[in-house]
Amino acid sequence: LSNRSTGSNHSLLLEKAGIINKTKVVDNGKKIRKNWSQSWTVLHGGILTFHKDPKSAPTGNASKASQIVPEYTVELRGSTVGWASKDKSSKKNVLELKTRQGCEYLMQYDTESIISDWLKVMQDTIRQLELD
Ligand code: I3S
Repeated sequence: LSNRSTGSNHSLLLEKAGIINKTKVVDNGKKIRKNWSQSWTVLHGGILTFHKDPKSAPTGNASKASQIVPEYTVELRGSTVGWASKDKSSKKNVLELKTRQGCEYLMQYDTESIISDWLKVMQDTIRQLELD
């Protein structure tokens, strides 16, 4: 999906959605065990939402739509994002996202252009939120 601007007050905030791999690594300042999973990831109104991996959802009668359940919600205002250093992961193309509340996430995708698009849109959003 391409990036586009939202309407209303946040006229310059970008929107984006796609599939990436993610794991939380720090929760409120406490290091936690990595648990990489694929995630439908949505940026909207300065909030990044990672959805649960549908593979981990129970099957059965549940509709596809009901499997789109948020797992983590990240407020980008005051967050920082950049390429993760090599010691953070053996994977390639890894971003590190740190929130103001002391949570940290790694975001990864093997196709570099996919992940560099996410880096750009998150950096632009964080910059835009600083101007509000
Ligand atoms: O940074 P770590 O602890 O080497 O991360 C690896 C582990 O989380 C590993 O799972 P176990 O906790 O069962 O050992 C994962 O399978 C790996 O993917 C993690 O490392 P990478 O380098 O893939 O981020």
